[in-house]
Amino acid sequence: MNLILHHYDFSNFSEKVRLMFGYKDLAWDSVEIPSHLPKPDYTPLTGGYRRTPSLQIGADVYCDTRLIAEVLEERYPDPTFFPGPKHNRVLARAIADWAESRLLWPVALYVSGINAARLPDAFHSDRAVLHGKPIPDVDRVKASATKYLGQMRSELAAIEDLFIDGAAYVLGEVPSLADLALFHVPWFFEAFDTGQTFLDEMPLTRQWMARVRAIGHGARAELDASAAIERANAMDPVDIRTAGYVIPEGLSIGDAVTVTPMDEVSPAHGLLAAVDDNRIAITVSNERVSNVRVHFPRSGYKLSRARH
Ligand SMILES: N[C@@H](CCC(=O)N[C@@H](CS)C(=O)NCC(=O)O)C(=O)O
Repeated sequence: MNLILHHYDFSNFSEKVRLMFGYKDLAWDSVEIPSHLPKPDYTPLTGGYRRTPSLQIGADVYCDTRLIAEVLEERYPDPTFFPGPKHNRVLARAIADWAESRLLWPVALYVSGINAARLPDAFHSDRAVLHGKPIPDVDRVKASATKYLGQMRSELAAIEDLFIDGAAYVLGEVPSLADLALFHVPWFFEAFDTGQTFLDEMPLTRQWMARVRAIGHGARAELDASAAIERANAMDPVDIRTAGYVIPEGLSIGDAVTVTPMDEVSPAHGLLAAVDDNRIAITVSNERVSNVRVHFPRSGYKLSRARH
């Protein structure tokens, strides 16, 4: 079954998934989506989820890179994302939680601040709305970059410490999902050709980054957004059952619901198809798609009854 990644090149979370394809030596189709709203060929497919990336497999769309990693691990277990002791799964998750929050934010805000003039005004307004902030002018975004410098440097130091005892990868001698979850943050410096001087002071990190980069992106082919939608419409979603789970939100399967990332405002809309402690799935039909199943992790996403 074809794997379709909806993404854009300078999206760091997308880089994490592109490396997952390389890690598991997979072929995939690439659909380029806009980096800011509107995303007319994307949000209909996701029921309104606007974040990047998502993985489409036929009529199923998987949102969030944590869920995408789980799905790829289930379908393509060899080589595993979690070599070594069982607790490596927990360690990889803890590393990802740190890398993608406390480390990522100062880096992202610094890099996009320094590069403010290179990004369109629509991008800055979009991100301000996404984060519930007033719409800034470009000079202010640029000036604000230095505010994040101190935070960023203190977190960057922790990356170098991971390799101080000579480990080749984050969890030891072989790569794991932890490397991919961390790599995409300092990769931001390269994506924008900014911050290389910080990496100059981190020689072990630089060597590790070269090893991770060599994992590659698997075999990428380009696909039109409309062809991806046609593919979704031509297929049925895979069967899922979560019998016996009492939904704490007081909802029933088939109810109209919204699923919203905890840290933003734009929800996905659909009919509740399945939910358990690990995942939420909704069925989405609208003017562009019919009976597409959109999946989210339970953790970090709010499930609510739709308000009419
Ligand atoms: N928790 C999400 C985070 C994804 C995320 O924040 N992606 C950024 C791009 S790297 C984004 O969606 N930015 C807004 C956009 O692309 O519209 C994941 O792991 O997939």
